Amino acid sequence: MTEETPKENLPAALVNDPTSIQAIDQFRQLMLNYRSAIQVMRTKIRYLDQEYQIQNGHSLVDSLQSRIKSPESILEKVQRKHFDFNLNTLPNDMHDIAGIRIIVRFEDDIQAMEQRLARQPDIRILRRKDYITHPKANGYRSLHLILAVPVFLAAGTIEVKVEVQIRTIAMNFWASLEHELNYKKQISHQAELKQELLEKAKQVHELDHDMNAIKNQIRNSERPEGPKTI
Ligand code: 0O2
Repeated sequence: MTEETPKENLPAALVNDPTSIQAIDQFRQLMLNYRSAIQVMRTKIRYLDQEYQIQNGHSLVDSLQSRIKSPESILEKVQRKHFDFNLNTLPNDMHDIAGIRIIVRFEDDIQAMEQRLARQPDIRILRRKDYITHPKANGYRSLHLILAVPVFLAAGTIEVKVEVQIRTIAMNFWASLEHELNYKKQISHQAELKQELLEKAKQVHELDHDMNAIKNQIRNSERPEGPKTI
């Protein structure tokens, strides 16, 4: 009986060659791990939302989006960030191959969702980027968390990184249009449009703030149900 060479003993060129069968299998397994991590997180978030709904009478999550970065997009980021393309180190170098976006209605809901995620005993928050308290220069606002999520394989449990973005409907509305502008290379008046979007980001911020305040007034003025009159 011949023993298979462990992958870590294979020549680096073979492991790193995206055309080799081994590398393709390794890439497939990697993507399967990310898909499984997304499923774990989607189930968890849905559960947390339903639990919140039972306790509070309204839901926390407006919508949930998820995606696995395409191979083209992974390669583009590897080049942009000047990483070596190496399947063994890729999961450490790139944190957003698996991404989940949690869209909520109100600013307070962002914190409520973060707190619920932080209390989960099986996931760890590895990194937190608060673009809400510190918006980007272009006006982008969102809360980003990098989580370590358990994935149960036949050989044991591994931790897989998932980027979670939590933002309001209004922040998402703004970011989706700004993203579209960034992906258009040949667009006239780009500088003016960026400036206009920056102005709109301020209005989105004000709208989020005002809607949150009105929501609090409505919910705080709710009186407990008195005895029913016949
Ligand atoms: P897509 O298509 O959404 O996947 P780092 O992880 O720190 O090395 P990175 O990747 O810049 O550096 O991290 P960051 O700042 O957390 O941003 C990652 C993702 O956040 C982006 O993924 C976007 O989804 C979103 N994002 C960040 N900045 C902006 C912004 O200015 N405008 C918009 N619309 N989205 C932003 P991708 O891979 O760029 O794109």
